[in-house]
Amino acid sequence: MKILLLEPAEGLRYSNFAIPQLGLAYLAARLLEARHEVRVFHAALARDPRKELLAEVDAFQPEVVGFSAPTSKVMTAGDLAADIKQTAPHVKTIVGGWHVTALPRETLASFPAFDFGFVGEAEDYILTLLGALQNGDGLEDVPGLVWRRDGEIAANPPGKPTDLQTLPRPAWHLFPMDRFAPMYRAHGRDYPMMSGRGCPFRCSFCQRVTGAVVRTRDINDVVDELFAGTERWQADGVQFLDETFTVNAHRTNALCELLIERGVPGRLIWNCTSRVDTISREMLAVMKRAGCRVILLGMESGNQHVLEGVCKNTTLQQGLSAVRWCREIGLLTDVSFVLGLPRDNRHTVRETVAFSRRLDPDFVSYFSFVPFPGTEGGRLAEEGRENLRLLHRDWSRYQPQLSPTCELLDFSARRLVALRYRAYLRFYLRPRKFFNLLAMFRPRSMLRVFARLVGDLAGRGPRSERGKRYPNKFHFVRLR
Ligand code: B12
Ligand code: SF4
Repeated sequence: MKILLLEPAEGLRYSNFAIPQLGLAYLAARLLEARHEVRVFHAALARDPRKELLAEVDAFQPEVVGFSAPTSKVMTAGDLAADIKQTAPHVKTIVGGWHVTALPRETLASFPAFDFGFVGEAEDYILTLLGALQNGDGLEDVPGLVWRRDGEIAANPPGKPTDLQTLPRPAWHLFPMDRFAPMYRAHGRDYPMMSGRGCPFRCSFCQRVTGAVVRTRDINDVVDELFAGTERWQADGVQFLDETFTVNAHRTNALCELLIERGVPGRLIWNCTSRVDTISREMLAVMKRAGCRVILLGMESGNQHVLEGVCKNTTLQQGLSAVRWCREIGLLTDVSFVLGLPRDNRHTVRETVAFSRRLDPDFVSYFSFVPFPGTEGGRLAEEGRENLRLLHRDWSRYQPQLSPTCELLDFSARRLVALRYRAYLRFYLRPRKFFNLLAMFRPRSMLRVFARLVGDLAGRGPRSERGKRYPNKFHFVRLR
């Protein structure tokens, strides 16, 4: 069959960043392996995503269009699916990814142009669905499928997570790899990859599509991919996208030792995400020798009571030690904080900002807390507990870098935004930090960041790909 895959651009155009989407690259690889014809449309790189997508549909004539949609993009995806249905009603549309995994039935109910939804990882079961469609079989046995049956929405039981050992390499040849910016430097190219999936932790603000059980790939296979992928794409860097790269100390050490043995250091640099409680000084030293340059740490809050409230299970002291070790060893740190978490109040949000300065990493992110559907944090916000007040359910603004979707009872959304921007300015308007920032972006990307900031501060509302405001009143309910 002919299948077109895409992750839509965001309704708020100025907030789009083009990233090579690993989930789509794996899905495409699996479909190609099964001899389907696949194309990927890169909405975030398009000047006029809607027009160019419709032109692509016209030229390629796909039988199926698959959308990958985080919450902030589901409305755009729904709109685009409707547009495709208008010009090519025979095309089957599928939505997969985070939003539909959290809200399977609601997603199909809210967006009538989606024929199917997929809950969770879908490399195996998308083939089952396509097989059933081709043979005219019933859909009851397609694991994880959400579908329309006799005017009702049916949700099949989820299937097993993908077996990583059987996965083909991601189909990056369908992506314009030279058009994606590298991380933490202005020039060069990154090769994105994942050495394992799943996360055993239970941070209440996070949604984990890949489940709580960590599945890892054979480290020899990981290193083989790293060599082959960076050579094929002439990349001088690697991004490890594992939820917590260091979750298993023994394996992380073994992987790094293998990289050292096979001669990676000096040739390549890489970055990965981690937690302050899954690293040690010794492990960081081996990582550094194996080519690691930047480690991303989720600190989230500078208040212990708040950390406990979001089940982070880490301490401020662990954060201080982790960043100090990295500094001593020569690893750069990028630490993220979330403002307006459950249990936060006007004092603790300021403590968080003060703690971030005390920690003094090389890079910092201050995100707004987003009560994503399907998370414990989302439930608390819905119920107005832990000092939270949900402001709206406009999914297109469920984006941690935009103005808050939620405010604190004693600290308004406006004040949270002001605090966030002040925190960024105070952090980065210091010569060394400002230099870090300059070294990281090309001038054009810098302008985009600036445009995002101005757009957000100016409070520009969401806009659909058709240039109109979203009509669905469900999304604009102002709760209080
Ligand atoms: C790595 C990661 C990133 C990387 C992405 C890099 C990349 N090249 O893909 C970076 C750091 C760039 C990133 C950025 C952001 N991220 Co992020 N990220 C993750 C993380 C840790 C893993 C995602 C991943 O790659 N999984 C592995 C791949 C293989 O799985 P997958 O993408 O889910 O795809 C599978 C299924 O979802 C499904 N599927 C997906 N699409 C489709 C489509 C079809 C048609 C079908 C059938 C199936 C299907 O099948 C795929 C294969 O099995 C998750 C947290 C988590 N633990 O899952 C957060 C997560 C996805 N991120 C999240 C967010 C919010 C963001 C940002 C908005 C944050 C920000 N900084 O602004 C941005 C926006 C990115 C964007 N897409 O626009 C949220 C999304 C929540 C939501 N409900 O929308 C998550 C869940 C974390 C959280 N806070 O809960 N992220
Ligand atoms: S924030 Fe990180 S450590 Fe916590 S559950 Fe999500 S992926 Fe796991």
